[in-house]
Amino acid sequence: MDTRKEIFLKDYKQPDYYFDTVDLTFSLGEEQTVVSSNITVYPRLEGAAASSPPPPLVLDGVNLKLVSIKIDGKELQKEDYHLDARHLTLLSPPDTARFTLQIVTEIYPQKNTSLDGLYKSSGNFVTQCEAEGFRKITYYQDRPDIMAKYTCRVEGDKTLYPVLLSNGNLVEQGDLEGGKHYAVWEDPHKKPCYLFALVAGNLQSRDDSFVTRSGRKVALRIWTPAKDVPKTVHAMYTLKAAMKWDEDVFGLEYDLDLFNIVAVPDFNMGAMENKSLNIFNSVLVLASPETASDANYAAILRVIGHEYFHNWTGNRVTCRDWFQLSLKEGLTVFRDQEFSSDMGSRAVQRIQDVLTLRELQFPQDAGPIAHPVRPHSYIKMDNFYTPTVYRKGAEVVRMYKTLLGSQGFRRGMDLYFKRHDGQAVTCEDFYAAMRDANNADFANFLLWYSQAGTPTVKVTSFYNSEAKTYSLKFSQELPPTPGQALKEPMLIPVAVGLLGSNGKDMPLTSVYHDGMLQVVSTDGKPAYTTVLQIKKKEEEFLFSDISERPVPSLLRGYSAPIRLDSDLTDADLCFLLAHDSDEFNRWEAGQVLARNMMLSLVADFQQNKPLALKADFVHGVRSLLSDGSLDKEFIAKAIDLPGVGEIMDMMDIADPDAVHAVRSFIRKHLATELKAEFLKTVENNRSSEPYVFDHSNMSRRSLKNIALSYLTSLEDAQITELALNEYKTATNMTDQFAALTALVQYPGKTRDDVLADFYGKWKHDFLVVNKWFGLQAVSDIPGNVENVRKLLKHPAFDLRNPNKVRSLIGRFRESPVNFHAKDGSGYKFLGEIVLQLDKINPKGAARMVSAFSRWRRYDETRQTLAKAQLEMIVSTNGISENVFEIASKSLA
Ligand code: 0A1
Ligand code: ZN
Repeated sequence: MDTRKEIFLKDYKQPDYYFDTVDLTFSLGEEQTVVSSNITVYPRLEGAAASSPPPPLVLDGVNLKLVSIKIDGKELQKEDYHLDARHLTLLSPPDTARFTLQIVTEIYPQKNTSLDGLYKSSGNFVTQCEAEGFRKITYYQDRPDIMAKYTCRVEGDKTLYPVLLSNGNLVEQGDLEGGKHYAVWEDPHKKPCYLFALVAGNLQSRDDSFVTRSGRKVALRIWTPAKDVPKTVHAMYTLKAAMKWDEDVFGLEYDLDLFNIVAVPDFNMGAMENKSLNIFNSVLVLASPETASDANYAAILRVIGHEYFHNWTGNRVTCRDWFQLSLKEGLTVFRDQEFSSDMGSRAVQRIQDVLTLRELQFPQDAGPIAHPVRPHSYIKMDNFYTPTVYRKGAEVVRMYKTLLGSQGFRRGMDLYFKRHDGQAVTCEDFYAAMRDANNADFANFLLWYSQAGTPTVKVTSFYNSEAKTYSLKFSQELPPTPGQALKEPMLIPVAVGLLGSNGKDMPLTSVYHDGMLQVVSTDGKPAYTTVLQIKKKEEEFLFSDISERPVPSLLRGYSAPIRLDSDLTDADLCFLLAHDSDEFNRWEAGQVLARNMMLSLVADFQQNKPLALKADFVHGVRSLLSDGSLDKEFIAKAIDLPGVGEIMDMMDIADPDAVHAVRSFIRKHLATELKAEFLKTVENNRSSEPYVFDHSNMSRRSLKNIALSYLTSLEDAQITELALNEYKTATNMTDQFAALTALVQYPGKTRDDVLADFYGKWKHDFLVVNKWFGLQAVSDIPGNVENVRKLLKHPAFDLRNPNKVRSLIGRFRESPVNFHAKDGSGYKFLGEIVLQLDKINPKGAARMVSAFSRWRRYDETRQTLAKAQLEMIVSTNGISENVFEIASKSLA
């Protein structure tokens, strides 16, 4: 049997049978767990439409021991079913409108290191069923279009597992013989099995409540080991804020009387939206000012929001099949981005989201694993929880809002829920709701779901001073991606404003397009930003009544996930940086200037020319630093240089050494020229007040800390003293860790001492220790691979824990100097680890191997070395399907 089977969207078929109710009993033991399921089944087709004899019922099941199987109370005989490593096929189900299926299986959670299905984490039982983990618990039709009502009875030792949780409401509990107890949970909402959850363990909760706008009182509980309960204040605050926000912004209320969150230290991903029993990676719940950074606090806000928002976008309305994953994930990421914007700064949030898109999704879209927002095929669904499905998917949702406006978007959402509550649906259903609620013409918009690759849009402009018209000509190009050589033009919304010489937005009244005059003013008032719809390969828009040559502000707010190639000069960009009313584009203008400059310095470096920084650039950074009218976090983002990855992405042959050298050169040069300004920035932005997580305090800290990191690039004794002092006197993790990071840029005694000191302080807190691992792993100090190898043997490291793997192995891959070391030592290290990890946790191993996927982007020496590792991996016997899929596609 070929186990590496590719599954295609075009082969989707409705199931022959549906499940109505599912009653589960778990008897949790120290050796094995016994799972009994009692399912009421009904055929999709009845009477004349049904085939005779009835079709077989195929159930999924992996690593299960089948104990017994009954239909309508009668034990099945060997000839009634077929069993293989992946399926249990019932050959002749009864020809009735309904029957019951009872299956008993035995499973071994203690041995389950994949963290998928039922497993143990720090002594507690935990489940993870998305995407296909339920089949590791019992035989089932493990697909999201099977939606049923569940009850779950959990039995276990009362001392070891005093807390027994599952989805829905607790309806019964009591003691059993032999020191055991039980709890029965009932979930009134139909759900697919990927949303099933069970937790049993020794946990305590922070309790609170929320009253919904229609008056339902919801009990809220966040469960952790007792010692961590004090660290759940921020998570609880966030949960309540998210519940309120979803009511205010989308009119969506919570639909049960209880909402549980459980934090576990061993978890493959960030968190999981199981109905009323969200399970979280501890790092996304636990925070205190002393142990968690601003970035941690912000991530907790985002992810608690995300999982809560899934209750409607994912749970009430779910996916028909896994190809539709972005239906719930793209939409829910969009929702969490909006939530974070409303809780902080909209402009800074947008900048951060676009940075993440460029850093993670653009490279994927340009490489061998490129796939559309809705993939056409997969071998392992686990491999498709990608930045494309999540992040680009969120951009696709954002484009609906850009095209329809806030109210039109809300009308579309309302119709979506009205039509599909309780259903498992497709991306077309979402599209149709947006279209129908607004009578919109979306032309070729659906292609965003099916075509992979990042479009490039070229823009040229022309001002006619006699006719007082201003023309913008657009052309779009979508590069070929694996399996998709030819692409069609798509509908691209481009938000545009025009700046006059006074730096103000010009009023826009009308645009000629396609021989038609479009009025852009509303209620007789001129617009200052208008959304142009690019639908064809080439298109021209002509603005009338434009009194002078404007500077265009294109793609405001980053209105589409594209690469923009405009004819703006450096002078235009400087003008936008100084004046654009669209804050995102102000930042973007600075980034484009910096990218252009970095690319030209990289060329100089490669030709052994001396490097020199333009005075204009230094001046620009100086004026940003001293502009008291700007948001401090905006300044921090604006003076941060584009990352090494972003620049490598723009080169024909990526040269990590050159880009790293150039970036370091610019940083040092800026620090030299602006030492006084940076010092002043540090001085002015210290605070001895207790830690507060809000926008103004975070902004202040981020500006101070980026200034400090520029300063320490000077390698100057006085600055080292200053940074050490910041490190010692810090009263919160944000400042302490920023000072540590600034201090460890260069090898030497200070670095060694301060790293040892930090570990000594925090060795009892595994989340802080992970920061310490990550900081060392990502370091660019030469030959760092040896240090990372040593850290693998550190007593605090454990390959079975995904957070530790991400901190040490994951972060190592981000170092341009060491992962891409020209002697191949970095590649060899990753190759070895992937094979070791694959035996423990295939999902995690596949994520690690993806760093090799862009090997063709580098010079020949690096190509040969990286390819050798990929070949070694695919030719190893017994590798998982997960790793095989990524490695083989990378080689194709
Ligand atoms: N639906 C979750 C993501 C998730 C996917 C797979 C998992 O398996 C380990 C876990 C979580 C989300 O979007 O948050
Ligand atoms: Zn999600």
